[in-house]
Amino acid sequence: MRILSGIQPSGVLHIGNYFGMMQPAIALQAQGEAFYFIADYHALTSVRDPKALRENIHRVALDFLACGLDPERAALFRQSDVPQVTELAWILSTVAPMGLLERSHSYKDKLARGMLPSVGLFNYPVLMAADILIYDSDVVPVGKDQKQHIEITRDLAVKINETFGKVFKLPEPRIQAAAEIVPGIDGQKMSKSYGNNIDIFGNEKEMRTLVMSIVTDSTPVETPKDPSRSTIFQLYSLFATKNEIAEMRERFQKGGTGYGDFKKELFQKLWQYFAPMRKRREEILADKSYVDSVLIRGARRANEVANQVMQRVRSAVGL
Ligand code: AQP
Repeated sequence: MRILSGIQPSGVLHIGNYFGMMQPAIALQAQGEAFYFIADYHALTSVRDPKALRENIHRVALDFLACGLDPERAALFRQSDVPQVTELAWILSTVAPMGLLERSHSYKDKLARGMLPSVGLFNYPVLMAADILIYDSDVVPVGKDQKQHIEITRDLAVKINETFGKVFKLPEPRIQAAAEIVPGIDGQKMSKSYGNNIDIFGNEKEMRTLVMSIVTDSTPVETPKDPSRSTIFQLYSLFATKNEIAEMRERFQKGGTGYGDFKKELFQKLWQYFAPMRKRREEILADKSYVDSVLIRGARRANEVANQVMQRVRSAVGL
């Protein structure tokens, strides 16, 4: 089984990225041949500062490794170290119907949030399809927000297969049921660019402040509260055991505990959860060349597969 996933260096990684994509990707690395890339071409649609982009790329690699990505099992690499994906994206764009891309939720959401409607942003799902298809991927661990992009990938693969014979495999999304859409401190989808994120490796004071500022309603302390509508409870459920979740649910429903106390419990859980990863991160940081050497090795492996697939594609379409 070949596993593929990517993450944008458009900012600092947050717990939505962790539970939506990184944790499942790390769990899958032992079950097949894994390719995980840092989507720097994609990030160009939103990051205009070259220095910041370079720093983000390095930091995403560092954080992913600290969280448990094992470079002996999974190839970790920069998207732009495999520029063949842009060639494949062009070939796919020649069969991609405009209407299919116009229906992209992510494109519409980004415009609604004030991003400029660039051709790159519009074409994002085509480049993502190329990212997936160029490695003959079987499984793509992603958050629910990316589900439509995987459907577009499959549609484009089918179009190529119908036109030129069987060129591509059809990949399947793998969406973590417990973390389909991790909410940010404002209750909306947690996102690097929405300013509602709790970062995986934020410092203690910052993280405590963020957790304490999670938006709640004004239900008084003594009154029962609805756990299913609470961001605090949803986030706590990601970190706690089944029994701890059941116990917090009961206290929500019973009343007598204020949101402030629940937030303190959430912070404790969250801070403890990432403690071993913070330690690992410090160890990696001690070896200045480690991250770069991992990325170089990963790119070599990714290029081997991408070159083989591109040879097949070029020959199929007549290039
Ligand atoms: N809140 C989330 N809940 C569950 N999964 C999430 N992912 C992102 N946010 C959540 C998943 O993380 C992976 C990498 O995402 P990405 O960096 O490629 O882009 P994104 O989905 O657009 O993430 P952000 O943080 O929202 O970035 P910006 O603000 O730059 O657009 C994906 O699998 C995604 O599903």
